[in-house]
This record gives sequence, structure tokens and C-alpha cells, in this order.
Amino acid sequence: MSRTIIEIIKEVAMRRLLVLSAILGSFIWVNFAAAKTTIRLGVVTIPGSAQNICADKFKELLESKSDDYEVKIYHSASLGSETEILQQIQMNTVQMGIITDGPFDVFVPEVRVINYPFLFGSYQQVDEVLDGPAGQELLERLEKVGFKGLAYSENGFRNLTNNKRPVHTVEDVSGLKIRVMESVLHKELWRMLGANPTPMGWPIYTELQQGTIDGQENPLSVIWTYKLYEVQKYLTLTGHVYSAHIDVANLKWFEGLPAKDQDLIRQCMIEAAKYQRSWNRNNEAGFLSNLKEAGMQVDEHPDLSSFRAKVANIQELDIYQGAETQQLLREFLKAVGQ
Ligand code: EAX
Repeated sequence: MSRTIIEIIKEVAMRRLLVLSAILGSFIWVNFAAAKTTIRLGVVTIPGSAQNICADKFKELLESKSDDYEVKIYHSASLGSETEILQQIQMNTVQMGIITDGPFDVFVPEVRVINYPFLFGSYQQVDEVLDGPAGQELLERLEKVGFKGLAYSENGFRNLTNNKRPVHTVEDVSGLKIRVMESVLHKELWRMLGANPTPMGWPIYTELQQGTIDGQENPLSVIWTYKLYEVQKYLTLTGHVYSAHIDVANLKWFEGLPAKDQDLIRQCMIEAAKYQRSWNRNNEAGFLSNLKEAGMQVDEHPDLSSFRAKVANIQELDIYQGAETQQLLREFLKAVGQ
């Protein structure tokens, strides 16, 4: 049966309408997408790492609670080292970061109080101090150099690995070429312990593999995630320093956001950090047994008193002499009962 002119006209009109609505739809979508603020967030580490667990959780929380933000995570050293990410946050080319405390001390000397050797006796104490007034005061100190400190997530207690010899007492550290973070404190600390410390950004697998350095120190999650057991034979549970991540934003950018969004972003980061701290703690025993299974020779009970004795006077070094650093160190020591 032949169609009437009217039917043909109707059909053409309908097709046009469909095409038009598709175009219109994509416009609406584009406009909708453009209305979102993209937050560029940097971590130096690879997916599955401690920093990434926090970053992914933050993205999930914020994007589920708000239609106004999209979090774009830059990971796996795509933005450079943690020091370089911090510089990019200062310039606001990156708005946020989950960054290990170590490299912060070049920007804000007070940050080295968190990494004061053998400061914290337990995770419970860590939470009390960092979430209490001393930790919050430290976050505020970051504002001097343009960072908004939002929360602390966790790298963990750091342990020594090396490929030269088993380390049981501090004497065994003597002369080892140890990679340390790009941090003033960490370099001084390992010099005091008798090593030959070499500051480098992360990652360092190739340097370990090629023997440019003999060892390094990091929490168990990092040693496992980065497969350092392939290039390091000996692990000593020194726990010499507790290492946090400081979760920050560019201060000016953050303060330019509506107050309710500032609250939301801060709350999402606090929640992500809490989640991530539990992740680290719940998995630590598993990381240790994985490392043993992978063939690492582990000293679980090193002579820590020999390590403590070597760094007993660290407070007297220049790096702790600034008035503001001294005052905060006193607060931290008091908070842990030292
Ligand atoms: O989190 O540089 C370091 O040793 C850090 O711990 C590293 O970013 C892994």
C-alpha cells in the first residue's frame, strides 16, 4: 500500500526531531559536564598503593555526594616525584594530593615532628595525636606555604630492607647506601644511624635492581606492592619512624569554594583517610607473611635499643632548632607521654 504524502512528511519530521533531540541531548550533556569542577589530585604511587586507596575512596565519596565535582586522579609518578606534586599543588595546576609526610619538611620544617624517630608506640597513639590538637595544629602550619591540610592518611611504620647483609643491630647499618625520601630529617636520621643516605624521589626499583643503592626503608605495604622482595633480600622490622600521608589542597583554591563544598570535601577526605588507615592496619600481617613467602629473610626482633641510642640526641640537631618546630615537637612528645 502506498503511503500518503502526509505520512511521508510526518516520518521525515519525526526523523529530524530524533536527530535534533540527539544533538540537543549531547548539548545538555556537554553543558552538564562542563558545569562540574574537575579536581586534579596527585599521588606518586601505583594503583593498589596506600596513597591510591585513599585517593580512590575520596573520589568515590565526593562524586557520590555531589554532582558538582569530578576527581581526576594522576598516579604512578605521572606528575613527577612527591616534591614535584607539592610544587604543582602550590601553583594550583594540581588542586589536591595525598603525599607522604617526608618530603613536606623541605616546605614546612615542623612536619618533621611526625617522623621523629620512635615517637609513636602504637596506632592508637598515632590516631590520638594526629586527630587531636597537636596533629590539627600541624595541619594549620601548612597554610604558611599555601597548602590546606585536610586529613592524615597513612603510609605506616617504616622498616629497613637491604641487599647486602642481615641487619640486627645498628652496627650492621654502618656504611650501607640507603635511599631516603627527599626530606631533611630522613637524611640526618640515617646519617646518625651510620648509613650513607641518598635522597631520591619515588619509585626506586631500578636503582635497587642495579645496585646504585643497597637498601631503602618503607612500610610493609610498599615493600609488597612494589615487589621490592625481588631486589632486596633482607627485611628488618625497625619501625624507626611512623609515616603519615598528609592530604592537602591548594589553600587559595580551597578557600575560593563555597563554604558547604569546603566542608563536604574535608569530610570526604577525613572519611577516606579513616578507611585507608584501617585498610593498612588490617592488611599489615598479610603483607609480612607474603614477603616471607616471597623469600625475604626477615628479622622481626632487631636490637632496637641500639638504634634508639644512636638517635637519642636528634632533638639537638639544627633541624629541630627552629622555634616553631621546637614548640610543636614539645607538644607531640607530651602527647605521647615522652
Ligand atoms: O609511599 O618515597 C617514599 O619512600 C614513600 O614512602 C613512597 O611514596 C611510597
